[in-house]
Amino acid sequence: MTSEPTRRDVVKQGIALAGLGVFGLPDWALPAVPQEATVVPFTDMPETLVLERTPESRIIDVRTIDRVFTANDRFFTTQHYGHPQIDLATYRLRVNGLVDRPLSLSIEDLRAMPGRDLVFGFECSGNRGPTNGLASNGRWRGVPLRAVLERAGVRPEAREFVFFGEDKGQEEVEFRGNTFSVEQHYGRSLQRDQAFSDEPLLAYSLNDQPLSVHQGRPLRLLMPGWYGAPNVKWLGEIHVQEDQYLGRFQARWYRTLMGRMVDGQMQWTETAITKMRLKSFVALVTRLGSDRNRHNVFGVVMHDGTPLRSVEVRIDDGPWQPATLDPATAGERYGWKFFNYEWRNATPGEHTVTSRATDVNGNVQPTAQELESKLTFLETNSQLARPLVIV
Ligand SMILES: Nc1nc2c(c(=O)[nH]1)N[C@H]1C(S)=C(S)[C@@H](COP(=O)(O)O)O[C@H]1N2
Ligand SMILES: [Mo]
Repeated sequence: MTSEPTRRDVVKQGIALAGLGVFGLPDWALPAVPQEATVVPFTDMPETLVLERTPESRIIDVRTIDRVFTANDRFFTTQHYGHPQIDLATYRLRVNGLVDRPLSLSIEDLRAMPGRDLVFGFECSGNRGPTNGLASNGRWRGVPLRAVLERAGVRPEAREFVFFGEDKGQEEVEFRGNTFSVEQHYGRSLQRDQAFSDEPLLAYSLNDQPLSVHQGRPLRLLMPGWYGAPNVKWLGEIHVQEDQYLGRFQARWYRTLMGRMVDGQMQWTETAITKMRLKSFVALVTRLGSDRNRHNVFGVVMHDGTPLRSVEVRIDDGPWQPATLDPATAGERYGWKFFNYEWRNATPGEHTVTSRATDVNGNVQPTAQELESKLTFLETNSQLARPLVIV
């Protein structure tokens, strides 16, 4: 692809700067906008994009993505109850319920166990265009959940593993016309096979820094390939039980209501928010040099870790054209992926630029029309046509 040299030059430049040590750029910094490029603004963006609506919530501006790993102080962040107060000196992760040896582990105890790195990018299940700012990517470190469960000795009858954050709030629980107001912790659960799989990590650091309070200091659960909601921050307790957990954020708040045609009949199903649905979006279009005929289309793929078969871009209603996966992101199973496409001979006027991803199982990112029977806004992974004007 002809866009590659530009991209490589940019990579080289990033590394050269890091070598000088002047700007403190780590060697994975990959400026997405080459120096000589000019941004072609999308006409679907709000005039001003507020990145921090409150001190405790933040989105990213996808037009400014300039590195594979989102900087810790830029990582998108959100939660339901605000930040809990946690005294790091007395903090303990409790593991209890159907275990032979209930545990109470300090962060030092956990750091002393064999650790593992995980590159994982995720988005909030409510993330959607045109801004798509509730997504980030990082290199995490922590202890495999399985190691902690094995240390506790999980009983054979255990089926459900509930992860409670230290954060809590007042919740209205409705029951047959009665509403009870009770205090509850943020909670999410995993089934036994999920909990004992290779994937889940109890993470204490992000990009070589201890987790900040935004990211769940001192410990959070990570489910690689899943949406944000299951990645319980400020993890305080793992409760091992036999019964299904039906807490609000497991069973009610995070669900998708969607109709599917089965034998000519519409069937309405409600499903929980787990694995990320395959999504790509165009984040930035730049004009390369002074030549109006060369533009670069840069975008991002979020997915559940199933390898990708292709990412394609199309201009207006034209044919789908292959885009190039950025080698800096292509190799990490659970990381977000970047792609580039060189748009040649753009004509002056209004256009749309759309991308779609396909995985090796032939699962194609749906069109907006194909998602019309999804009534709830979570898991909006449809193709997004970005409008712009070429002058
Ligand atoms: N304890 C706790 N964990 C939580 C939440 C929460 O409200 N409380 N929110 C979840 C949701 S909805 C998202 S999208 C992610 C956001 O993680 P981040 O702030 O690190 O980006 O945290 C998840 N983990
Ligand atoms: Mo979320």
